[in-house]
Amino acid sequence: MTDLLDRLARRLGPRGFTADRDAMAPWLVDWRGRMRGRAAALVSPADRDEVAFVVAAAAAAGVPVVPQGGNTSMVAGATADDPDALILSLRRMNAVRRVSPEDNMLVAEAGTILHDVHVAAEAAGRRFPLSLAAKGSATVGGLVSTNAGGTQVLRFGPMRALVLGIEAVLPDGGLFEGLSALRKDNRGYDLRQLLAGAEGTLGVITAAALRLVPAAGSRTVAWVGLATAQDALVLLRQLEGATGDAIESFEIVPADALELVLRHIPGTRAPLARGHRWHVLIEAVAPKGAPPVPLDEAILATGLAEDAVIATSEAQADALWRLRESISEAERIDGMAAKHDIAVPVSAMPGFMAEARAAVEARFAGVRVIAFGHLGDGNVHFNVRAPAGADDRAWFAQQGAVVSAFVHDLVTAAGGTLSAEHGIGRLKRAEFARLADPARLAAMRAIKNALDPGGIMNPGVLVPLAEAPSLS
Ligand code: 2HG
Ligand code: ZN
Repeated sequence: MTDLLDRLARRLGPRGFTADRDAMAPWLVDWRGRMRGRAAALVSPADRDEVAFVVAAAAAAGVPVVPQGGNTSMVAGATADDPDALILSLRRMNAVRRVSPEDNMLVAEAGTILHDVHVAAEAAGRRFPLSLAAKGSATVGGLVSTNAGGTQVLRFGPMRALVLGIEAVLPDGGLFEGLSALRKDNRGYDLRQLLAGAEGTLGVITAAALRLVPAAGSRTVAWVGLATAQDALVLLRQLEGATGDAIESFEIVPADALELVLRHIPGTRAPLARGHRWHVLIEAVAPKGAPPVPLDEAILATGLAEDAVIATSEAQADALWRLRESISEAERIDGMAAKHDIAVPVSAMPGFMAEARAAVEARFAGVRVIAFGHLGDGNVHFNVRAPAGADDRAWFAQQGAVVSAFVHDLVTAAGGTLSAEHGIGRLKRAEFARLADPARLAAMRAIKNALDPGGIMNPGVLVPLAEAPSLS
């Protein structure tokens, strides 16, 4: 081990290597503060050759490598948990290598922050159509590795739909050069799509070619008060009918989630004059040069809205978005929650939210359910908080796993998934093992063992190996 660390320190220099506990500390805690990890060193390569050197050296020594980008995982997917592990931070590799408007593509290194991708695309007269609350810290490598979703999936799909190519260091240190701009490439197994969503278990993504779309024209942002979640779904389908494919975001916010934001996030205020049980935030985008999407008329015509406001300035639009994007942060400030990033078929979601909430509240007296998010994708964050007044830590230590198993069983019975956009990470692996069909698990294990026979890449994340519970 000492030998390996010496070699890495020599090759990477002081900017690229530290084994100092204090310097490593921020990289060892996950975003939610749920996990405090362990590692031998933090390595921060400056380029792909240094990444290859690190991985080859780690493979030879049988030492775990935990790739990390912006450290915004919701499922502790980038938290090292082994005293011998190397945290491999990609943050120094943050160059946008190439922007090609003619190909509608840009190539960004793994450590490029999502916001910087947006800026680079805009400077070239295009846009990159994936956004999420953590856009100021989430990085390309992490977004691709987790097949991240966010608030524009409705129109443009998740990260997998936006990745044209990938460059990655494989677990033996070999470089996979798949950064092609080809729109069509039919050479068999799609390694790019295998690495996307692999959560760093099959290699380290060092750069990605991302699909761009035409620059946006004017955006219209509305906040609508509604009586039921079913009304929200009907509203979405009617607006789609009325506006073509202009609707890019359709986010559902229940009254209690809005209340949390207004209570905890300074500078926020209620968007509508009175309270409503449900709200939706809608963004419609017109092509460049076209008139704004007449969202107000379209909403009015449905007769479904109890009340609505249309942002009349960019600042107002940003303020409405801030309400939606602060829910996670407000919930974090408020206390602990058992988070469930679930999806069921879109048509079933309103019913599922109501029934699952009733079932959870009946089974666990006093708990508070907050379900919000990407209704148009059939994906909500069905988060459960401890009863008011309970000691959060003690309550979750005793009940957290039971609550999650209960929710996941309901989702599974509804034909859904326990992970829609956050991935499996460390926190959902046991539940994934418990609930996934055996063929899926066997295939995933076979792929993992074939590409990473030494098991060095992000061990403990995503793939339930044979020792996982309930597989015998
Ligand atoms: C969101 O949609 C994020 O805001 C976070 O995916 C969800 O905190 C959550 O549960
Ligand atoms: Zn989300």
